[in-house]
Amino acid sequence: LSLQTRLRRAIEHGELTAHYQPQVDLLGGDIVGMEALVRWNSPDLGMVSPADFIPVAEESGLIDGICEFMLWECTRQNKQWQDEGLPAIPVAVNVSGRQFQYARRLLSACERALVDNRLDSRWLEVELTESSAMRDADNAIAVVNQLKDMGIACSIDDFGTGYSSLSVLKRFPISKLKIDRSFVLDVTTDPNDAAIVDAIIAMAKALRLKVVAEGVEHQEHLDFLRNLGCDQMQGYFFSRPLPADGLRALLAEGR
Ligand code: G
Ligand code: G
Ligand code: MN
Ligand code: NA
Repeated sequence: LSLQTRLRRAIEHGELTAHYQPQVDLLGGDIVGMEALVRWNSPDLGMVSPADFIPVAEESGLIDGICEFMLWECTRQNKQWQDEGLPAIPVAVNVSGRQFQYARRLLSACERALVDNRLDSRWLEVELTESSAMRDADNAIAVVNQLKDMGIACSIDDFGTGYSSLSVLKRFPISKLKIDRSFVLDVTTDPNDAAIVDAIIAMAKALRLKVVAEGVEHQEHLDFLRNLGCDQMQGYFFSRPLPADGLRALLAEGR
């Protein structure tokens, strides 16, 4: 069977789950957000990495169903945590360029997820990669505006890898930039990476955006980023992406 056929069945049979990676405030140390990441545990193949199946899903159109599943499931889960009395934080779902092309479907999936689960839209966010955002920027800006009107904030993901034009970036009504982890990896040893990260943070501040560093793996990364004025971090140093129970336990510690 092709991966595409297996993936279609996996979606139908409920083999996909959401994992959650916390985002931490660099000053106070609180968990202030979380990114949802899809996981596929296949009975035949074992854990399949999204790096392998997301491209197949994007080519085949199966990404629409995956996106709708993630929006609904993360909204349901976030509402459940709030009902349990855990600290309320937003959950950010990754959205592919294709979802932005067919925005009506995306917007109605967001609406349905929020209404069905009775979650306020401030607790749902969307991440769009810089390269998807810039491919058809005028359309992407329009969609970000529509999401914003619904109360859903957008972040630009993998920032630094996607050739933004700054004149275009400033027209995006986004709330956050996420620095791609490839720059964070060697930020303490490679002066070029340090200069890039410094420049991204300075630019984000000038545009009044929050800035999140991805791929923070070591204390030295954290210290360095904090000194540069980075707002939030996400990475293995604090926590890997966790199944829902793992994230619940982390939220309960901070309660
Ligand atoms: O979770 P992991 O780091 O293995 O993810 C690998 C890649 O797959 C990353 O680029 C990530 O953005 C992408 N990815 C993970 N989950 C989702 C998802 O739910 N939707 C989309 N579109 N991409 C995802
Ligand atoms: O492309 P995006 O930023 O959405 O992808 C997030 C991916 O990064 C996920 O696959 C997640 O598992 C991975 N990731 C998260 N934190 C770290 C980290 O500290 N180091 C590395 N190498 N990968 C990370
Ligand atoms: Mn992301
Ligand atoms: Na990200």
